[in-house]
Amino acid sequence: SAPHVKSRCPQYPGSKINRFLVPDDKVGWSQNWPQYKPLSYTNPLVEKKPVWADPEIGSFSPKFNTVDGAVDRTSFEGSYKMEKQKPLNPRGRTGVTGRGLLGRWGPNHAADPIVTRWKVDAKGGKTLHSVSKRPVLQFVSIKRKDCGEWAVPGGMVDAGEQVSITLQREFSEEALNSLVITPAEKAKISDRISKLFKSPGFQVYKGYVDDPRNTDNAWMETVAVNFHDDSGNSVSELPLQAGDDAGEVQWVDVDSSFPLYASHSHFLELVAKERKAHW
Ligand code: RP5
Ligand code: MG
Ligand code: MG
Repeated sequence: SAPHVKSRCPQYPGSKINRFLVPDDKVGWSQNWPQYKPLSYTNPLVEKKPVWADPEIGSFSPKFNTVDGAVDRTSFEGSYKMEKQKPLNPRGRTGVTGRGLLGRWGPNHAADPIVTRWKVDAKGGKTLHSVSKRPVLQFVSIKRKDCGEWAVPGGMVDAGEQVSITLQREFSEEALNSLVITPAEKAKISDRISKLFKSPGFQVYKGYVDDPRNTDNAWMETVAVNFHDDSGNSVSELPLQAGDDAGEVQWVDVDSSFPLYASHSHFLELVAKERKAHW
């Protein structure tokens, strides 16, 4: 796979920290590079020991490369190496050590629900793209509050949580504002939502995410699953409402030219190919 790029963004998000500049040919750990002297950075929020974060290495004994109690410390990328008791990013150098904004040492597991429908014209027929002549998919996209980039409404898998639950919970929180709406409003949507998320879905991707928060010792991994409302009369009819870490939410045309957060554009490409849609 191509070397990670967003994991080497010059400034570490939410900080004034500049990453050590890592050229493409020095990303892999197998390249000996004695001059490499990255700064260590851990965000103060993470240092405050919230429930979702690990303590400092040395003050606890995590079991890496295994399911450690309720925390899954295994990687989809295979067994990761350790250096000075700290896990090493399986995709190589990022220009910063420590955990940055991430809570876990090693893999931080997320889930990405990609909810799609066909774009239709006034008569209800599928819209074909003028260039590719293929039908156009739309997906539920949120604008992240942290960086302002459009993204899939994904989120972290809580300790002990099943990924299938995370997918539905994060979609509900970020795209339907489930944490805030009234019980009556909740009841209205819950039927359609649970039906859609109970359908098998198409597992789009499982593995490393090229996320700007990644460091040499902590990184994002995800399971991205596509839930498709083929008839357009299930979730397509629900009122979208941004919530939690989402500032805006809307149906967005699936198209290669639309920039998305982290590796999300790659996930959408896989969905478009699978559904023979425009990309
Ligand atoms: C990305 O960060 C994942 O693909 C997922 O969409 C997201 C999870 O982090 P939060 O949205 O909880 O910040 O790497
Ligand atoms: Mg969330
Ligand atoms: Mg999120």
